[in-house]
Amino acid sequence: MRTPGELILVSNRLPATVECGPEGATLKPSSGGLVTALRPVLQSRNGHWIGWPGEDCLGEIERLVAREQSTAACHLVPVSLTPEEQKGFYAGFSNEIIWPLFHDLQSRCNFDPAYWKFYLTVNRKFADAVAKVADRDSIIWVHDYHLMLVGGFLREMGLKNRLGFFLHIPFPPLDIFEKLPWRSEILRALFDFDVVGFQTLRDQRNFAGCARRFLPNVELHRSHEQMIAEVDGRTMLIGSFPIGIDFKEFSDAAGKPQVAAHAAEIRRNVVGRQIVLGVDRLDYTKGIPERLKAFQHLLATQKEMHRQITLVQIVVPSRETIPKYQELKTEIEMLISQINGDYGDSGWVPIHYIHRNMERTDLLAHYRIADIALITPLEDGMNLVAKEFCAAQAGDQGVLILSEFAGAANQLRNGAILVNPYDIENVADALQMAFRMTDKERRRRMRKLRRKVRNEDVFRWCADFFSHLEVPGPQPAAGSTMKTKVTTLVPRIAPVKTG
Ligand code: ADQ
Repeated sequence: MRTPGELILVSNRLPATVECGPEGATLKPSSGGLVTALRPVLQSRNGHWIGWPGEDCLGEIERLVAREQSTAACHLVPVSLTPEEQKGFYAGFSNEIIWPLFHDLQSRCNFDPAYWKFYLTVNRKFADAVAKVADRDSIIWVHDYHLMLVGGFLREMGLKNRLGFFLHIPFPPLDIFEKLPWRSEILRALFDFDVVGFQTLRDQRNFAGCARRFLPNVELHRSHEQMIAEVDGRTMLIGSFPIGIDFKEFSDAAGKPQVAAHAAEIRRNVVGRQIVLGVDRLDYTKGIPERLKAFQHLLATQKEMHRQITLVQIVVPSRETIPKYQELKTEIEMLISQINGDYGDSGWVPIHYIHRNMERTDLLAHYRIADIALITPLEDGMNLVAKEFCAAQAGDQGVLILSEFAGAANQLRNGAILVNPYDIENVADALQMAFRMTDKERRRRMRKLRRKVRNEDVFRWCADFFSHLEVPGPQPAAGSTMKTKVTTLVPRIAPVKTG
């Protein structure tokens, strides 16, 4: 018997991935920001999670997912993708068009028109999967840039449920967004949701600016920091909801004896030096080569810091089938070997490079022993690593150097050292400042950071979003006389045949 108002989460990936090896298929919990953030939310609610479980080998998905059900926090609903769909929808439209464009890196886009058909087909497939499990009262929450058309398809099917959408990556400004050949279709489909959430106020404003430009009759009105529109007789809310982490869980886990033991072991290999830590998915948006060049500049200009500092750069393999990602890996590895060759000696390796998916205890131990976290994305929706690092600093000793272009910079600007990741001298100066910072100043800053990360955690993010999604419609601010209207001006998404 289903409870009314149950939650249906929809994301590109399920929180578990099928892995095919010589021994057969296994289901592994997935890593990544979205999964990390949503797992605790689902553990506290019943519901379905609809997503792609990754590679299907020998049609094992159904069996593996069924086996996982007994331990999963929710009912997992796998959506299978053909190899052509994986290429055209995931690698192609999502990660060769939307991902670089929305991160302001349009020169990396491949606007291949063939990708659009796959984006339509797969979004329709996801909408079909939602329609199959949804009942009249289900609340549907769609995540991220892969699935921006799902709301449009669900409305076409006649679903009247409350529909929410949250974008985990930045929403670009008008002069970038307008380059997208399918800009009107995507914008129009986003207006089929009841609540559209962004990481920052800047993203929200960019979205509103694009809507004003491409949906000419759109009338958006402010309601406190959010915006309200009336869409085909429905009221829609546009807001910013900065995602957080499960602070308590991270903080407690980082304090466990096995993490402490592992941290001590890592520390033994780097005695008497400050450890600078970088942790990123292998992605050109994370600014890893620029960061390495800043570290190189520091070593070239500050000889007295040689043997006093070590950069530990952890890189999680990601999107390995996309050529640009393979090139990036080669670029990173060449830079590291050049820097280690130029500056290292038999007793000191300037950069320790780890390229793998890490066990949690291992990752936490690195957060715990790091004296400085160097997190310098060129553009990032939020960046959970910055928050996880703060949560793991129970001794309040670590310094956070953070890119001003990470969404997290809005919340963490009062304790972090903010840098422009493109400015290698600025980043090298920040490293020097952090290296020389007194213990008192470190503690003062880290206490502020931890308070912010604790107060604005993943549960608050979820509760904020839900407070708007669960109610029948957002209310205008008290005393507001605003009247808003969005009219359909572009054709609705053409129906596509799904195989
Ligand atoms: P991501 O781009 O994946 O997320 P991020 O927010 O930094 O980026 O999250 C990475 C996650 O991977 C972290 O939770 C981290 O613990 C984990 N991780 C890092 N290194 C690892 C390793 N070696 N092994 C295992 N796990 C590792 C997207 C957006 C972000 C946004 C999030 C959430 O791009 O901007 O913050 O979604 O909304």
